[in-house]
Amino acid sequence: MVAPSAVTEELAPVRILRAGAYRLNLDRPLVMGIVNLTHDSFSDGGRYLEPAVAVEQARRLAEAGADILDLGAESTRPGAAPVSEGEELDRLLPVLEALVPLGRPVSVDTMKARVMRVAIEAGASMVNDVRALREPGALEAVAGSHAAVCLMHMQGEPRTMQHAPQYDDVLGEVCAFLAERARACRAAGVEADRIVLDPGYGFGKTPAHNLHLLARQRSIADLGYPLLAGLSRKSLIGHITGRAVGDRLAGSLAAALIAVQRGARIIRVHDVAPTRDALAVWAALGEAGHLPIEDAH
Ligand code: HH2
Repeated sequence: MVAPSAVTEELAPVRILRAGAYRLNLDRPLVMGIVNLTHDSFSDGGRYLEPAVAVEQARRLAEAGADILDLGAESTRPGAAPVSEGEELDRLLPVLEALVPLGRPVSVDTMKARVMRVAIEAGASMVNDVRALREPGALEAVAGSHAAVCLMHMQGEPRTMQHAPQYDDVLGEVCAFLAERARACRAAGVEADRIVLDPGYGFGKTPAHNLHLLARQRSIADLGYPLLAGLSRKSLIGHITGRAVGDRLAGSLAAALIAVQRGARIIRVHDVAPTRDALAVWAALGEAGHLPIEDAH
């Protein structure tokens, strides 16, 4: 296993995330609400293709307590069809422009540099990239802005990533990859307090890999950057519970609680209100003067 200290420089843990005009206090875990403007996303595909319906859903998530709204216009589901730059922007822009005045940071889930630039120009406060800014021009698009960025680990490409994922040491490899991408961002001029890391649950990982990462997630948080965990309704939950996508709320809540206990500061979910409630129960321990129950490393 690669120890975090071997792959990164010492970094004082980031407590306030800078995202465009926003300063997000990470003392309490934040909830990122998902709105997919796609026809093929694994859980909400086809539901929010109409911009007015997507805006309505995003408003509902904001009212339910979403701290960040995440808009995705290209599914990353295994085997999903690629979307052109123009199509992605056509789906995103009307919704993004309607949501910016809401006063809630809007994140854009995209791998494409031009989509990042245009979205930031239109008011997006965060870029959420499952390719961790590896596309040409992506690093520069974020560096030349004030937007925050989420750098996610993925083995392979969305189309084929679940065929036969293999690691010698999944935790060490994920830590080393994320530390390298954070270093590349810093070298390009992205300050540490604009960077979020994400182990990428379900992206080129078997259920055993996902469980190992979740159990040891604290080692990734120890890199010093805020950690985002996306487990909501994912196939890992289906694998454990045997439930269809629409019936995975209870399993997703359990996973969210385990993730915050192991250092996650942002939880990316479809079901915002129940997640806020679950996290409030967890946080109440700390507020009542009891240290939240933390796992060992
Ligand atoms: N998961 C999905 C998409 N984007 N971004 C981050 N940072 N972390 C994740 O775990 C993550 C992500 C997949 O979920 P969803 O958006 O619901 O589905 P789809 O990719 O099919 O649109």
